[in-house]
Amino acid sequence: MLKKFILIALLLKATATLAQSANTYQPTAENLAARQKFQDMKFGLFIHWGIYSELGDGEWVMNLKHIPYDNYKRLADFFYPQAFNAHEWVQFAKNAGMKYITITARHHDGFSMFGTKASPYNIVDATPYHKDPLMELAQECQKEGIELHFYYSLLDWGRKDYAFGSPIVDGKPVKGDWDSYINFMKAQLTELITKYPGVKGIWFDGDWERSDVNWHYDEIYGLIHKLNPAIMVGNNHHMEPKPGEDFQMFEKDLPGENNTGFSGKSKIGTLPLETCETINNSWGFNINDRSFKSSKQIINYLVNASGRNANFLLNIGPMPNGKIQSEFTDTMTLVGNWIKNNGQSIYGTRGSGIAPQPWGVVTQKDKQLYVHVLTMPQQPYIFIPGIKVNVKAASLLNDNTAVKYKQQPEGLFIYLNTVKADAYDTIIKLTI
Ligand code: FHN
Repeated sequence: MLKKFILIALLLKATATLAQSANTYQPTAENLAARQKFQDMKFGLFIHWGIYSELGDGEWVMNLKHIPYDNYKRLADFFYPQAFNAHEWVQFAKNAGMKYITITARHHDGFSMFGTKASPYNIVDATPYHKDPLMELAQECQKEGIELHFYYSLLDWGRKDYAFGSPIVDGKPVKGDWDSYINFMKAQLTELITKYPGVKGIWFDGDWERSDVNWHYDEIYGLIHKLNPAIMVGNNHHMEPKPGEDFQMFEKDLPGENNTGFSGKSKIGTLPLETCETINNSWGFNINDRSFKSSKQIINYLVNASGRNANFLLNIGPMPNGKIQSEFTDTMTLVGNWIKNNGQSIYGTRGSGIAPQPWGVVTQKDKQLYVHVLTMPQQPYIFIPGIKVNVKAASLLNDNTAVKYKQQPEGLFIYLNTVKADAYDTIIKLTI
């Protein structure tokens, strides 16, 4: 009897694995075009905003402070973001030089920040606000030519059918109702893709909490691409991309690095890349977090991501009233001013294939290579190994003055003795 049971269990597991690996996803022409556009945009705004923002202690507050779900739910009763203004948020992104916004539609606390028929626990039905900020944001983004992507948590701390904390056997949690939970997610994703104008991406998160479960990605990704084949699907599972995904993301790490411990299994694949980082140390609004990154640090990260062929998604946690704190606005104005003058070395570029160097990175667009010297070296020159193409000219991006260089079979020497160093990034344009 026991043998039979084990055999059936193994069979079920094998079928589940087969269903997942049998995915034969072929991106459509619209999807491939969306991938190019995604890579061209380079810089996006990540927004973590939910009822947790009221407590000013980050988006994990319910879990970390052991707040029982029923107590936490009361936050919805007094969530009223009276100062929320989609226009201001989109202008914030535009002024900073960002081309897309990725916002939390539903985070791990399970609260939907959009109007949904799939659960009453949402901003329209469960708060006195009774309005849908994501609809306002979607409309504003469309008007202003900013792409909108939705963050969507796979993990849910509160729903009974998810049964957080339950052990997983044969690809399903022992308690709860896994099929009901998968159907719930499909219903919400359908709403997000069909109701909101101009949505271009879905950013999944939380897979890592149940790495042994069958997430039914073949069905979920299949549904998304059926509803809109151009949608960019990404999943922050901290592993290699899975079939059906359109971009690969890294969390708090430049591709190829593993400073946070999240990226150990994230071998770089062939899909477009994105890395996300916080403007201070928090994703959701944290009233005590004053570890603000400087404009220089943010520009440095953006340039380093571009040089590694990746987008940079920079996160802010707006306040519960819907305002963005002034520290963020001040910093991002400086970043935006820098991009106005230097954007040609970032937007539309790709990694040049030249490995990051101790002094910086190289981006490429058509016949231009942009050499970003982020750290001025001790010696009066830099060396770029392995440049085989013929370099025809070199000049400073900011004033077009010629820069001396010497090309050798082993690489290129660029002489910096006459070059005035820039406080952020000294950019030398090479024409090849
Ligand atoms: O747990 C989340 C966290 O709250 C945040 O959303 C980040 C964003 O990359 N992702 C998760 C951790 O991997």
